[in-house]
Amino acid sequence: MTTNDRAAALPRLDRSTVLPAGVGHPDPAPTSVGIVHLGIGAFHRAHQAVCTEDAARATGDTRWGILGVTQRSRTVVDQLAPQGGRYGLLSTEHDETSLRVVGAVVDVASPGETARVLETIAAPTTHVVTLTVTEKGYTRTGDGSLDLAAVRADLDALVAEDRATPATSAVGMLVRGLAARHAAARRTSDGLPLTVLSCDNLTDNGRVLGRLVREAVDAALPGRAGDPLRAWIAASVTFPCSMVDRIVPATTPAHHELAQEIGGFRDEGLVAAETFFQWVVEDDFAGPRPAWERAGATITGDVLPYERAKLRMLNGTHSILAYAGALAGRTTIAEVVGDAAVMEHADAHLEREAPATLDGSPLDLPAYAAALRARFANPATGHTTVQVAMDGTQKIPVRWGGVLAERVAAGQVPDGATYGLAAWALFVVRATLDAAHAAELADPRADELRALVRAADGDVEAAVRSLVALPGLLPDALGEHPDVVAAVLAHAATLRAHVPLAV
Ligand code: CS2
Repeated sequence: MTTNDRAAALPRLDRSTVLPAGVGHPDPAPTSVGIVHLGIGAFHRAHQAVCTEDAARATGDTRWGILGVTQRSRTVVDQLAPQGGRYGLLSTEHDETSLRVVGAVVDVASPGETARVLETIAAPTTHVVTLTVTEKGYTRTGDGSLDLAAVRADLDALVAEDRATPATSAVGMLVRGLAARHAAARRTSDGLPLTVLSCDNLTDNGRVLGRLVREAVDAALPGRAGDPLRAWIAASVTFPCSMVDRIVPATTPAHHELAQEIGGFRDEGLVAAETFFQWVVEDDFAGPRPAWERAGATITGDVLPYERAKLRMLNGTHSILAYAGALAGRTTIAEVVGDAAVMEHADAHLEREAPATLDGSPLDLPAYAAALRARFANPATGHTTVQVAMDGTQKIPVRWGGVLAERVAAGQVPDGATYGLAAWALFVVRATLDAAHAAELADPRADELRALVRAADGDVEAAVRSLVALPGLLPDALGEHPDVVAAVLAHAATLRAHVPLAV
């Protein structure tokens, strides 16, 4: 019997599955939808959904069921709907593994069900909209403003009060949902306050999202036409910032096999994650919310220091490991931690150069760096270099841009970030010119990147130069700063000497 046959013979997880002892149970069952989540991928299922369920368990408050909305394909709906929203969370820490079934997600919807999503955002029982739509899901142009072309169809639908046309963007879905809630608020005496909580890896994520929403309203309903909606948003909707942290790899066949062995059921919605969990949320809620602090979250006045430390130290180092590791032929992040040639530069970033930009941090930065290194080395997650390497043009500005700008202003060209830039550029060059690696480049600006490489006509150094100077990649024209460019080219030369590049 093959693994697939064995899996097919197992009963599929659903709400009636009797779970074996040792598998965590989804208690208590939510009685209503209190949260609409945009972008229900693996990360949300392994992070906010788990915290929401744990908070309900701690308090007995069952109002916080989640409607999970996928922004893209129906895959997640097909995985979760037949399972009544239930899925397993496999925690993997070196050789310790545990499985729990999570029941916080009570409903799932695809963009084809936009009308139902808008109606749920407008419902008085809904109090929070959360988002994990990744950096590129914020549909911003190179200068950070709302990409109107990307949201145009949604803005037209908003103006036409057309709730049926499927949403094509996260910001569009959100703004249409806010308009629907505003319309509902006008029909009742309830102001229907709402908290919109970004859980993506962006600096000042809540402020950014609030600004994009206002830009969308201004574009859809210019002048006085937009005044009532604008005024309601200003009075009734908050956009707190939050920092989310848990390493969640793509689920693999090996994860499925392990979970089947422990649980005895087939689970199309399985997610895997490390045991570490952190969520720091700005205390700026418009109305009721789950008692997340009873389940390990920190609710605080100022998220920025946590967010900045996490983006620069965790994500910044992660990206260095991803590009340099992928170039060196390493599959997982954990393997890269064993590669001294890469770690020399990754450690420079993690232990010295990123912390040097985090003065006055409430965190114990050396301890934080040591803990991060241990988490990267956890082989059990199986987090791949190519997964972290995705969407480089969206991640690099927030991960390396600030460190580079602040260190250069202080008179030092940082080793780690310039090494990372060299590795990223060579990763792009290889994916463009070597068909065997073409699939590694997944980036919303991939066409632009490939065009830059091709324009260099086989001159790798020229390709690296133009990639690093890509508009929107680095602040303050640092991609053309002579000392930065010199450091990147020196690293690229060293990397090429050690890395078999078939170009
Ligand atoms: C990673 C993050 O894929 C990536 O870019 O750096 O997803 C990282 O694992 C999370 O932010 C950890 O909280």
